[in-house]
Parts: sequence; structure tokens; C-alpha cells
Amino acid sequence: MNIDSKRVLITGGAGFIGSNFVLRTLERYPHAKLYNVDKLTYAANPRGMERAECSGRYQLIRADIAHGETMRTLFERIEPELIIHFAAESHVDRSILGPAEFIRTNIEGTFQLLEAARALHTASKPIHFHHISTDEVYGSLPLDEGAFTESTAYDPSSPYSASKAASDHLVRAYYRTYGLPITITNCTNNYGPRQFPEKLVPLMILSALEERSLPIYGEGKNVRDWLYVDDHIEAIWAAIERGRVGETYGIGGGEEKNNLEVVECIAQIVAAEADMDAEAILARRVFIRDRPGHDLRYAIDPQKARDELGWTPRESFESGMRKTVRYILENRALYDSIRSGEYRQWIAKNYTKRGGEAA
Ligand code: NAD
Ligand code: TDX
Repeated sequence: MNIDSKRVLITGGAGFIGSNFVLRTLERYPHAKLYNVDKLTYAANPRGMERAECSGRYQLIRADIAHGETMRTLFERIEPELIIHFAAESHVDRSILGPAEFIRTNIEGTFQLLEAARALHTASKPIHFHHISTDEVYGSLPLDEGAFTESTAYDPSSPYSASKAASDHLVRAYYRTYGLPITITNCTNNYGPRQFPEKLVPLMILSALEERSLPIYGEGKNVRDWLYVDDHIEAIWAAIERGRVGETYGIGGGEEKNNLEVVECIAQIVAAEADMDAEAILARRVFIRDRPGHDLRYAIDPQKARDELGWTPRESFESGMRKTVRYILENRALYDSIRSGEYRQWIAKNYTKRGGEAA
């Protein structure tokens, strides 16, 4: 499906990946109209999206995807031709502390969106549903062998990954049962500008810059397959434009690093960019209690995406990390305001709510 000139409903477009996606998509597709349905939870970051707001082709609608009636009304008003579903509770540690919101947003929310799409989809006015998912649905790999493919059996470990697995199953069921046109991408760990600083990469960059301790779970040997956010965005465009309806595509960066290596690389880059001492940063590593159910290793074999979509990542881990560190250095005020709570007040003042979402 061609994205340009379409009415595109994006969910979670104020979050990390979604907000990067909105900004890049407005540039790449000069006729697309984007409607961003976002509840503006703690993880949302609508600041810095002035470029989108000035485009005349972007609207932010504050609403909860798990609120069925609100979704039905919105879909009837917007009449989207394409839905790109990013919205989720996304942090594994939070899902361990309190899974309820993950079940509500990730499962119930996906269900309500699918229902709203099913109600409007017809052969003459089709709606394509693209679902953004994660490699975590496949569980854990041994340290030194193998990679997930699209046919790997689901085996999620955390409430987060179990809720994402359930949402993937629902999306595929709506294709098989009701003929709703869908595609799914299951991507590895992203990093880049605008990521909420609870996740490993921005947390470590800010801690290094602020001369605070760097908390590493367990022994730091867990491996993730890292992908710069812009490369993920290219993969989503490719899956929507060139993917086959009903198919799933694994998206992986081919940059496997354990957490010690990630922190080492961040220390080197922060030291170079901010004129600091890498050894002094690394001396502040502290090894803390491991995450319960901590998956040892994730890696995606991206051959299907390469062969069918012609997609390959452009950034190396090193070049993507350098861009990320520079972005944080140039936008310190944004990160300071997120952590001070001043930014929550700014959201409350600037965005009115629609039905259904928590205060
Ligand atoms: P994020 O936590 O940064 O942003 C999530 C966004 O969803 C926020 O803007 C939030 O306000 C919104 N949201 C949450 N609950 C909502 C609700 N009930 N109704 C409407 N909006 C709601 O997440 P992210 O890291 O940008 O991830 C986006 C998607 O990509 C998620 O589906 C995630 O599972 C998937 N994913 C993320 C990664 C990663 O490394 N970050 C990797 C693979 C897949
Ligand atoms: O302080 C920390 N110390 C630490 O050692 C944090 C926050 C994390 N870690 C470890 C845990 C993981 O092995 O770093 C690794 C990465 O952790 P997260 O940034 O929490 O990411 P992860 O759990 O791998 O999940 C991420 O990638 C897949 C996203 O949060 C998910 O939304 C996505 O689906």
C-alpha cells in the first residue's frame, strides 16, 4: 500500500518510536495526513513536535485506545485508510511491578482498535492495519547460537512480552477470521533520540553525563540486538508499502551487544563528545539485583525483510549511538523537564482530553 496521500491513524505517536515516525513520515510523504491517537501517559513526549503541528497535515488527539466507544467515534470521523499501531505500555520492569495497565492497553487496546477497524473496513473502502511488535514475544535464546525467525514459536517471559504476544495473535486472528488486511513487524531493541530515560541507553547516557552511578542488572551479560530508531522507521514503511498482506516481518539490527558492551561504548562516546573521562564513567558501574525472568539473549534473523522488503539497516551501533549522545547533549533541557515533572504539568495545560483516559 502506498502511504502518500493516505489518511493515516497512528496510535502512540507521542512516544519514542511513534514521535520519530510522525516527524519522518511527514517529510517523506508530502501528501499523507496523520492523526495521532495518544493517551499521553508518562512515556509520551509531544514536546519538540512543533514541526509536525505546523505542517497542517498532523493532528494529535488525546484519547485511550482501550476505550471502545471513543475509538469507534474517532474512526467514523477520521475514516482512516491505514492504521499504524505503536501505542503500548512498553517497559518490562514496569510490567513486573504492575502488569494490569499492560493487559489493558496492549491487549484490550489492540482489541478495541481491531474492532473499530473491522466495523469500517469494506472491499470498496479498505483499511490496512499495521501492528508494531517486538522480538520479546519469542522468549530467550542461548548465548552463542541461533536467532528468531517469523516461524519461531511464541514463548514470552514477562507480562509485557506476554501482552504483546496476545496482541500479535489478535491481529493475525482478525486477518484470518474477518479478512482485515494486516501486516506485523517484530523488531529488536531500538535506541535513538526522544527515548524515555527509563530505558537502558538514555538512562546510561544521562547517568554518565551527570556523574551518577550506572546500574547494571546481574552480571551485564544479557545480549540485545540493537537497532537505531530511523532504521526501524524505514522497515515499517517498507513493510506497509512492499509487504504481503497477512505477513509478519522480523526486523533486526544485526548489532548484538551485551549490556557491558553497550555501557562501554556509551562511556567512550560520552567521554569524547562531552570532554569527560571514560574510565571515571565506567568506575561508576554498579551491579544490582537481576530483573526477574530476565531473558538472556534476543536476536532476529532479518532475512525475510531483506529478501521481500529490500530492507537493511543503515546505521552501525557506533554511528547510531554517536547521534543519540549528540541529540541528548543538544536537548538537555527537554530531558531535565521530563525528569523534574514540569513536563507533566505542561501536558496537562496544553492538551485537552477525550473520553476514557485516566487523569
Ligand atoms: P513508548 O513507551 O515510548 O511510547 C508509547 C506511547 O503510547 C506513548 O506516547 C503513550 O502515551 C502511548 N500510550 C500508552 N498507553 C496508551 C493508551 N491506552 N492509549 C493511547 N496511547 C497510549 O514506547 P516505544 O518504545 O515508542 O514503543 C512503541 C511500540 O514499539 C510499542 O508497541 C512497543 O511494544 C514496540 N517496540 C518497541 C521497541 C523498543 O525498543 N522501544 C522495540 C520493538 C517494539
Ligand atoms: O537500569 C538498567 N540496567 C540494566 O542492566 C536497565 C533499565 C536495563 N538493564 C538491562 C536489561 C536488559 O537486558 O539492559 C537491557 C535493556 O533493557 P531495557 O532498556 O529495559 O530494554 P528491554 O527490556 O530489552 O526491552 C526493550 O526492547 C524491546 C523495550 O523496552 C521493549 O519495549 C521492546 O519491546
